[in-house]
Amino acid sequence: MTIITKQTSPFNDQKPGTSGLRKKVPVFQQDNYVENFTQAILQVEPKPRCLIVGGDGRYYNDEAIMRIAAVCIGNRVEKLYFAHEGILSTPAASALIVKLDCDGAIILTASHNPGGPRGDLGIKYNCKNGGPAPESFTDQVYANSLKITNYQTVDVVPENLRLGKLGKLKIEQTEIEIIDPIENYVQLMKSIFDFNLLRSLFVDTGSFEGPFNMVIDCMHGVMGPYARRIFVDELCGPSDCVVNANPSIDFNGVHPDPNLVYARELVTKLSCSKLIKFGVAFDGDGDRHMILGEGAFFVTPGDSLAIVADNLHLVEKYKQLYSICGFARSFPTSPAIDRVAAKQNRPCYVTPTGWKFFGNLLDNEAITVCGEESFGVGGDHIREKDGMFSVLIWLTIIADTGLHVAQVVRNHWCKFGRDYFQRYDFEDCDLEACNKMMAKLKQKLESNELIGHEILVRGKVCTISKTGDFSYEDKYDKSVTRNQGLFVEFNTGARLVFRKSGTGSSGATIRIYANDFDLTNTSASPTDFLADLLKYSLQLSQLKEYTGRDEPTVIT
Ligand code: VG1
Ligand code: CO
Repeated sequence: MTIITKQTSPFNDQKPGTSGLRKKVPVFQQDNYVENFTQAILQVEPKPRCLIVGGDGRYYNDEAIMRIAAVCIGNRVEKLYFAHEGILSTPAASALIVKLDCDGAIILTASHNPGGPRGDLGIKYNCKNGGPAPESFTDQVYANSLKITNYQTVDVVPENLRLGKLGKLKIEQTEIEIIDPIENYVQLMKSIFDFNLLRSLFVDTGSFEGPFNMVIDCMHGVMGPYARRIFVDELCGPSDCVVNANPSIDFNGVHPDPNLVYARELVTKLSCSKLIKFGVAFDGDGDRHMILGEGAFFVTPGDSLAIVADNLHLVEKYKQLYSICGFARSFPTSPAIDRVAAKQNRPCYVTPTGWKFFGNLLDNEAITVCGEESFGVGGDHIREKDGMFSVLIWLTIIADTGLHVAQVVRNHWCKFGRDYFQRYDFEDCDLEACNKMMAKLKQKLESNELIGHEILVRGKVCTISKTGDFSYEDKYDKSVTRNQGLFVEFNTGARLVFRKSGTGSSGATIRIYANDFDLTNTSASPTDFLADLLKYSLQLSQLKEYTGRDEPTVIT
């Protein structure tokens, strides 16, 4: 086997989106496609010496890993760590980069997107701090990909590189190690949480009228082995509390997106059995999570984030390791966490959609907990959102207070008022039609022509007070990111946000976010409470005229 230079020509579609490069599997299967993108990553200065490679186990995971490995060896990367069986959750990857003092990780994931031969695949790069590469980095990758003429690789795929066997080997100048990524992640969780307290949940102490039964649904994604290790081996829960726990290349035909539509199996289980007190579903790569209480009581991600922030002091070890400084949320996320921050006299930063924007705030100790409306909560212990972390905080709150999920949420509303929130997703729309619609809306919302316009919301007049397109200046590197969400704000605090998704692999997905607040009326249905706002959003955007759609495919 020898290192060779292979001629290639650029693909013009390798621009990373909200979270890496995501395409349909057949796109990645094209000759040179994976190699070009890997070479484009490896050419960003300073060149990485030590990398981790792994993925969420979806179709083509292992083949893509081998193609990436060949280019890394060809580029004489000094050290390469591979996850055992090629399976690595996104939070575990983030933790390992720091633990092993690597320069970064190449993570094969399309997260919550469907898998299989016609499904999605993704390649994402995380940097030395463990977090997703910032735009300054991904812009360079894209620029490199557009002018690539050749890449370095090996003439034959190394036969002795087997992902199923832990151990070390050397190929050309590259030291290779196949490692167990789960152990490090479990140790990290043990350093943050009181596992004795959590274990007590599985013992019937009388607090919950019977044992605190829970269902952990891994949706056939990467979290199965992690959840088994934590809930069964460490916390001594029954083995059947972790379900759909074998990572499958096509997620067993399930869309591994933990929301009320795609996590239907979990929703049904909790609706049908009063004996189950807690349910959680993780996404394909383990960074997202959805929490349900008894009777499938749904905790909105914005509320979950605010509740985690308000109760962080209960997680003793975490509080000692990472002092609580401030919070952050992405722009479309409800402002529930802002109210917690204000009460604690701490800042709450508002960033664009995507975890990469939290990195500098975490690295500079400006924030301790952050999150997004898309089922993402994370903290200072790693630089990715972390479903398990949030779940263990929830279970700490429950074990500490003896309260059910719904009681925790209702107490929170009592203390802070309720931020009603809904997101409409219109998936698989025509790309050109969406671009035209968004351009027209942008022009309208940036011209201020709607300021002062009145609409009726729940029988009361509401006046538009501000419109525009969100842009963000990073407090530390001063980079400015524009066009991050068209918005309409009302004098009552109600708000609408319009975005085009940056994680799809074909067509376009339009997201419309609505939020409104009530200090005392906390028991309305979000659908009723937000109906007028959402109706207005469809009228204002002319979504039906442009795309032919008026019914969202997913409502969260
Ligand atoms: C979506 C979410 C965003 C999240 C991103 C990656 O992006 O809205 O909040 O950070 O997915 O999550 P978009 O551009 O489609 O709205 V994951 O779990 O794919 O890493
Ligand atoms: Co994910």
